[in-house]
Amino acid sequence: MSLGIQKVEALDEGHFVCVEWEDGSESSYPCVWLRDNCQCPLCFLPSAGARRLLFEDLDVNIVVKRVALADRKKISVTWPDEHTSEYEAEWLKKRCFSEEARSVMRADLFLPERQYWGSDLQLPKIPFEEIMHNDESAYKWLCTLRKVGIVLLTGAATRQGELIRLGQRIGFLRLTFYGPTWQVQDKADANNVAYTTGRLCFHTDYPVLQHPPGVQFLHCIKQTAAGGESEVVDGFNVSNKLKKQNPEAFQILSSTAVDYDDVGVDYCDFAVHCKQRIIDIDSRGQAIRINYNNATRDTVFDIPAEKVRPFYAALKEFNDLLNSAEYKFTYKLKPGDIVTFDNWRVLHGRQSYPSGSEVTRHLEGAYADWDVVMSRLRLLRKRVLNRD
Ligand code: OGA
Ligand code: NM2
Ligand code: ZN
Ligand code: ZN
Repeated sequence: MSLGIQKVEALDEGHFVCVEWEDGSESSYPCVWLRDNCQCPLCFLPSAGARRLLFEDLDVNIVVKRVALADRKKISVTWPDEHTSEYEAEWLKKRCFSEEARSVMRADLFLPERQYWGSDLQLPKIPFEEIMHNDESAYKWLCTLRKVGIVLLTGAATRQGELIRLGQRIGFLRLTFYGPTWQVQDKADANNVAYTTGRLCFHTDYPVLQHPPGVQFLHCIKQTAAGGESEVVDGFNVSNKLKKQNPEAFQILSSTAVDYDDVGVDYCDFAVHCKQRIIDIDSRGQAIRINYNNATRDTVFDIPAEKVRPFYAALKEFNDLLNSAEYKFTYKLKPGDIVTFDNWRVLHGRQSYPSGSEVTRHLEGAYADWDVVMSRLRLLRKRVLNRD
């Protein structure tokens, strides 16, 4: 059961409403926010869970006229124009403005916890059909994908189309110029270096898009006998290391806008260009997205000439760390494996393999956006934990 309210009063000349909870703790709510979030049918549309009230109709200097405790589970506020709003205790508690309450709410919404790893990674594995049919397994899959950044789904059928099913399981896939799903195999006149037998050094996919795909799926349909091993590295872990080891290099990579470019034909014709920082950071300097694909990094480089060599030196240091034995994890996909990983955090690569007249290696790939994945995760959590 949730906490009840024992007292409510207006403070600061009616600019705040202060609620005293049954355990003696207090929460203070700004009146402009309370008025803005009136839950009555005139101000709020429950079927959409959305605000009907127009911003034009909100007085940002509003003060309360009266506050009252309706019962221990509800307060009521009367405004100067006699409009009344009611707020439930549980609803208010969740929206408390204290630093602690906001941090709990934030963690609940975004699951920011990250488990960093290096070569010691214990690659999490779950049977593919389990996550397809069982909500608890699907929830576990997505939580682990969020926290660790990589999960291997095993035992999928070795035919094309399984990623379409996986897309339906979460909602929908992210369409790009390479199609709804795409076939990684050696192709004549390849329109991407991934479609050759060459080695791919550590990269994130598609930094040429302004909003690169958050999540990537690679389904192994056919695997070559020799070569073709996969490599992964935790880009956030390595970024932290770089920041400690060479703050100057970190500063350069997290501030320099690098040009990316991709021109060709696939799903349709394309001429994509974008500027990205290789290490994207938040306001606290924490890495939040790696945008690095050496293959599509443009020849055009829009920075002053004297900054070019320091940039390359910084990137060399980052690239060396990515490849150091301490951080990278090597494995080989088997037919029926689907590797799912955080394309904003985990860099991936593959070893080269022999070319020949026949297709000896075939992966089907697809992308999803974190918005869609997190949405499914929240819905599964609600169902599995019986919450909200
Ligand atoms: C890609 C890629 C990995 C592999 O297609 O972008 O990284 O193992 N492929 O072929
Ligand atoms: N593929 C694998 O950044 C990139 O070019 C990623 C995309 C061709 C869909 C490769
Ligand atoms: Zn109202
Ligand atoms: Zn890739």
